[in-house]
Amino acid sequence: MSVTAKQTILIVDDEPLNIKVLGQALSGSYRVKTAINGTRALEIAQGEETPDLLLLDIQMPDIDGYEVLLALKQSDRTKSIPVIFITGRDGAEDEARGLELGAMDYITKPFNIPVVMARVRNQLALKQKADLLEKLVSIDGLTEIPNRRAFDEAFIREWRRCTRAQAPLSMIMIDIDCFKPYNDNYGHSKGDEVLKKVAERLSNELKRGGDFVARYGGEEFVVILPETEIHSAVYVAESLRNTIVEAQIPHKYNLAADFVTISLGLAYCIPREDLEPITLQNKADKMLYRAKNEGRNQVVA
Ligand code: GH3
Ligand code: MG
Ligand code: MG
Ligand code: MG
Repeated sequence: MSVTAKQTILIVDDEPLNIKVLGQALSGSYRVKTAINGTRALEIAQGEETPDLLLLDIQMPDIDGYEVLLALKQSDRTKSIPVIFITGRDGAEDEARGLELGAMDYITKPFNIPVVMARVRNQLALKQKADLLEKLVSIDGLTEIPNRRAFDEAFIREWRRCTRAQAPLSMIMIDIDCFKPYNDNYGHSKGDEVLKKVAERLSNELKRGGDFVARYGGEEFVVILPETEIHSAVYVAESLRNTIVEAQIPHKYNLAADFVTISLGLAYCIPREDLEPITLQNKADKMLYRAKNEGRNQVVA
């Protein structure tokens, strides 16, 4: 969500009057979506655009609010959406159950609009901080692309998905050529500039939705290409090598050219239950090592 975009609140209640009153109060500050039953609420929450918060009734004719919350907690995409119950059930056991299931707050009817507004605002502020933290731990500070931690997660996720789908998975390990002499001669801050530019060019070159690039560490990058067999992966790797050549960043101390270049090691497999994900990574490393030995500025598969 961008800083300027309004946050989206999904109001779920089987009583149209409640939806109307809450909707009017909230629509000044937020984008409001509404659902008249639990089934519809889940459809919207699991749809394209994840809401930032749910105001959720409990007693509804089809599936009740507790079940809606349980279903949201089942999926990675929806489990961290904050839910505030807003309900006629004013028993302490009901409230305890709601909070134990993971609701962030619990409001009883008849509700008071300023109180609802304040509680919504508080939860959205918390959510924004949590999102920022999540971003900070998974983005590399210098290059602003995903970091090693994000890569480890993405790799396991794609490995499992490709195992289930019996689909090919390719990985490219990338290392900047003769980067130590670059730093030694042009200075560390010039080196940082190169890292940023290389990261930007690699990301821009990977246009397909599922492709993933991360800074693996130091001057090494890693790319995951799900559902990509070897020939297409070689093609992608060559285009990555090319985009760095095209940048023509002067580097007099590179053994492979007089500008900055990268070496790439490519590995491919169809993941299976009895294979360890690390084997793919080891193979890509080995191919990278060969690319270095065979003269750098090249792809080895
Ligand atoms: P090769 O072609 O064999 O890869 O040679 P190389 O000099 O690139 O290899 P080596 O691994 O010896 O050097 C990597 C260098 O990358 C060492 C370090 O100075 C530099 N480096 C690692 N992280 C950073 C960083 O965040 N910023 C800068 N400026 N340099 C970094
Ligand atoms: Mg109701
Ligand atoms: Mg290296
Ligand atoms: Mg290097």
